[in-house]
Formats: sequence, structure tokens, C-alpha cells
Amino acid sequence: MAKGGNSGGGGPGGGSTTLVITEFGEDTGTFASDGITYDNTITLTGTSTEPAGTIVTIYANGVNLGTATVLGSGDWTFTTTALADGIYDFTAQTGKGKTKQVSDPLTLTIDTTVPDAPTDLTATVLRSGQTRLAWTSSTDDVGIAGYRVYRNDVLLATTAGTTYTVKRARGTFSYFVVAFDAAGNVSAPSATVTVTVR
Ligand SMILES: [Ca+2]
Ligand SMILES: [Ca+2]
Repeated sequence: MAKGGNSGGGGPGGGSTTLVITEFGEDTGTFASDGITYDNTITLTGTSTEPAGTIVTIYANGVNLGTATVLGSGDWTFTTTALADGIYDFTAQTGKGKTKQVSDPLTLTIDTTVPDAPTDLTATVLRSGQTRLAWTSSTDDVGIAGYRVYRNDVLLATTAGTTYTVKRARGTFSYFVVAFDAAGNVSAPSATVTVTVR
């Protein structure tokens, strides 16, 4: 493990950071370990080898957010107020001067903004009897992760692209599409299109 960027300490017997941020709460969305979440009240949990009662100061992008206290177990926990969307480097710090310890940063992207709804949804029945759906891509402040296709209000498929081909089935079907971002925010539905396959 890299020695943290702290300038303090550095004694000959040291070399390892003894202050660590271990968890931050829920990493929402498709990937639970990508550091992108819509949870904007972050609960940082960590450990310290300092004595119980030691004050841990929490920083986000260099801004002091407040303090936690090391428990007898060596654990500490801190919950932020609601944070604005953005990218945050969280660090924890104990002590000052020669006794200063700074944790490695924990980087998170907070994204609470839902994507725009997909537009221009079309459904074309092909000669094969398949139905080809196509729509215009949504936009998102961080990035679109994919789309969910609904048929008669039931989830039919998830796709990264902006087209989907439905297997042949006779009947009348309605379709709409929603977009979702990496944090798991889901857009409003597109307009609904209805097709009849004979
Ligand atoms: Ca995530
Ligand atoms: Ca978003």
C-alpha cells in the first residue's frame, strides 16, 4: 500500500498509514464498486490506531466537513450532510505536525440527477415479424449506463444501445423505454408506441 501523501510523521519506524477510510455507505447503481452513487449523505467508516477519544477530522476536496471520534474498538464513523452532485476526494486526518496522520483519499462521484427521457421512440414491424425499436439517446450529467425496454408495462430487456429488436409474437403491444445512469437514477419514460403484429 502506498504511503499517504502526508508530509508529517515519516519517522524511521513508521511508513504505513494507520488511519484508513474503509467504507462509505451504499454504492448504488449497476456496479456496487465503481464509486458512483446517488446516496448524497455519505457515511464514512474507518479505523485508526490512535487511542480512543482521538479526534478524526474529515475533509472533502480539502474542505473541513467536521469531526469523528475514535472509539475503543479503533473504529470511527462520520456522516456528511447532503452533498451536491460532484466528484469528492474524502480524507481523514488525526493529529498535527509530527503526529499528523492522513488517510489515503476515497474518491466518490455523487450523482442524484436523473437522465432525460429517451425521445423519438419508433417501433417498426419487420418482414420477419420482429419488431425493431429505436430511440434517440438520453443525456445525463455524468453518463448514461443503459436503457430498459418495457412491453405492456413489463420489463422486457436492458440494453446499452439505442435500438432493440423484439422477437416475433402476434398481437398488439405497447412499448416504452427508460434511461438509467451509472448511479442508478432512472429517467421518466419515453412516449409509448403501440404496434400490431399479424
Ligand atoms: Ca455504483
Ligand atoms: Ca445522472
